[in-house]
Amino acid sequence: MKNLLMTTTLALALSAPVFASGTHSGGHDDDHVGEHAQMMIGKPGDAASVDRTINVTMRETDDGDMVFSPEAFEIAQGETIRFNVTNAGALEHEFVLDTMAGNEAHKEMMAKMDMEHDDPNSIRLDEGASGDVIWTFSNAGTFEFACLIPGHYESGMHGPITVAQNSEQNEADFSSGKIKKIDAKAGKVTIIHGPLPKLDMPAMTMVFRADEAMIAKMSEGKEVEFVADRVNGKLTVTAIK
Ligand SMILES: [Cu+2]
Repeated sequence: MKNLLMTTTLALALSAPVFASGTHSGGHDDDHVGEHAQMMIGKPGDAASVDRTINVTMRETDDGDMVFSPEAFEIAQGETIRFNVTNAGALEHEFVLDTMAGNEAHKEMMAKMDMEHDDPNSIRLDEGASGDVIWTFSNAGTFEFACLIPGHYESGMHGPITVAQNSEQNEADFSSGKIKKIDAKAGKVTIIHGPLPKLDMPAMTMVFRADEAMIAKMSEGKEVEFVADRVNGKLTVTAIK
């Protein structure tokens, strides 16, 4: 029973990074492969399409804290970042990109057993070592970078990643549509629309997610130009005019 529980906990906690190329050397199974094509925070980036490089340093301070520098990242949705991570401390550290919930779950697991990540969203470095994590931030939102080695998170090794929604929309991404129904309470709208280039979908009538700002620009029966994209796996209106 204990084993079964443990396996379940692992499977849940590891909902985080699951890629065919990812390996976990800490001894957990990869039987959950394929459940998630990509993480909430995005997906492994392609070295050829890096938009910018951010240098990150990890170290201990004289007063016993452990820190990342810089302390926060501001990223635009869709950007591919090369994190050039250096461990300038005297202890081993790691750099993990995930949601706060994902890091929390992974941290709890690491407190129970010593494991090393070797997933594309993380890098573990010995003192003096450096390495790259290349990541594409596909979704807007607030995420987190952290060191999940037991005790390090609590000593200060975590910081926010703010991914701002991309407001510069390509004209070619807009589709024409007619608002059929608005359910403001549920944050949903039904649109009779033409082809959706960003989603590679044909003309039809579909329900989309839309936030308050988007719904404010709509009324039932109105003809609109809008952009639909996938946000956290849901078809969402991301721009309207
Ligand atoms: Cu650390």
